[in-house]
Amino acid sequence: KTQETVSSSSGMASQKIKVSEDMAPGSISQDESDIPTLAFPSISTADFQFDLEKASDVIVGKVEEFMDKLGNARLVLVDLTERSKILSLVRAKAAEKKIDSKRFFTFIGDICQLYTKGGLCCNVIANAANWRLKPGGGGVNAAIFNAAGPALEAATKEQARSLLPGNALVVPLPSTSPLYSKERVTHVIHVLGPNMNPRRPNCLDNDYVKGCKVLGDAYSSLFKGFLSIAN
Ligand code: AR6
Repeated sequence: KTQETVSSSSGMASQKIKVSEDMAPGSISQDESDIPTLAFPSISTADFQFDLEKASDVIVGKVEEFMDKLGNARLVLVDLTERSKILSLVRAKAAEKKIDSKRFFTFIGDICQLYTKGGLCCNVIANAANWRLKPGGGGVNAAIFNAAGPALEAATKEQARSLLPGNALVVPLPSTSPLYSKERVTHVIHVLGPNMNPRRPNCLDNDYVKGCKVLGDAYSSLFKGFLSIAN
């Protein structure tokens, strides 16, 4: 079968789209694994105890801000269960703002098994990190460091030893990591969000003016980091 290839002209990395003869007019098949995709957890809303309503406003606001810079790339907010309150809040607010659901959507699953268990190929995943960029500690941080193996810890140390709240650090994942070979993840972006938990460092004591600013900075830094790879 002959195939023609068209490229979308909008945005950053131009996406090759295969159109085959026997397809219905207008239907376009594309290899999903070619689409630059960032999967990210809701930063600060579990162990760091950030208010979910406020966090969902920040997430949707930042996604909206970055929408026209994405080109074909996609942003995917991930959480473990279908009962996730942050996912339903964000879904509702994104729909209200008519955000393009092909470029931004939510997904239920373990961020370390999105491809093998969920069939969703994400070349970049974000981690809700701690300021020392250390493995363990529970939550998504423990899960990602466990799944990635020692290669991630070594690669992270090469880039930095600590992170300030509101910042993100892009770490290329060595091909020896199982997350790379099995899950097709090429980069992990560590993000440090604002902390409202008095038992964790740098607690903001419910100062949500500062907290929302720092959370917004964290997402800006994450999305900029992702775009720097996707480009
Ligand atoms: N896959 C997808 N989402 C997950 C997973 C997973 N495997 N595990 C948790 N989540 P949290 P924080 C969701 O607590 O609030 C760590 O100990 C979870 O349901 O991981 O930013 C670090 O070392 C929630 O929606 O991050 C820090 O010290 C989101 O991920 C501290 O916790 C974030 O929950 C950071 O706390």
